[in-house]
Amino acid sequence: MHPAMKDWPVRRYRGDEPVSRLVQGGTPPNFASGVLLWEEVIMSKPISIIMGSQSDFEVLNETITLLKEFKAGFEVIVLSAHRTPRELVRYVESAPRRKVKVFIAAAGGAAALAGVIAAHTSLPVIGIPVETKSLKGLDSLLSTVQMPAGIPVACMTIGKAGARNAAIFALEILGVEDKKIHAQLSAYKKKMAVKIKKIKIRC
Ligand code: RP5
Repeated sequence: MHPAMKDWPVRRYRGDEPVSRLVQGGTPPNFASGVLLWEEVIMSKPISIIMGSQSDFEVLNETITLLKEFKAGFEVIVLSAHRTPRELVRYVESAPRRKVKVFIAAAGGAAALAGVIAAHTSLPVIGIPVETKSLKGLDSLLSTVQMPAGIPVACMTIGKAGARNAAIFALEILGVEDKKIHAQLSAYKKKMAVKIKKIKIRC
């Protein structure tokens, strides 16, 4: 288990219950697919983060860290398009009841996760192709990006850069309606520009 996950409230998700009930108290069971990892209860939870495997966490931690910086509400769950397809669909279909507005999905290899989520919702889905040992994430990238017409997935860059961009992109979607988030994003981008301008290169 990734050290950052150590203190997370963890409960098994049955696929049909309100997430808020799942994360209150309870002893952490073994880590497995279908386990709701964490819910950041700061305000509402408009962002749902799904990873295909616990092994994707290192990449997704970039997304989580950034969302925490922005004090955005989100929930995180491990569900696989291949290993727990039924639970995945139940979870996706129940998300609007919890006021989820955007999905972020990270998977590697034959990365069907984001596409399957998109097939079961009309909410926006952002896909993060996770880097793989065998094909360096090219497999994940193509699996995530090559969606058939009518079922779009907003595919990010491979790996950690994609994970950070997924957080920003999700916030940008929410920022269309939420002026506070929009202002936070503008400040974030300005800060980034200032940092770049400070770099001095001697030739
Ligand atoms: C995908 O297979 C997961 O998203 C992960 O990136 C990859 C490998 O999973 P593990 O075998 O490490 O569980 O479904």
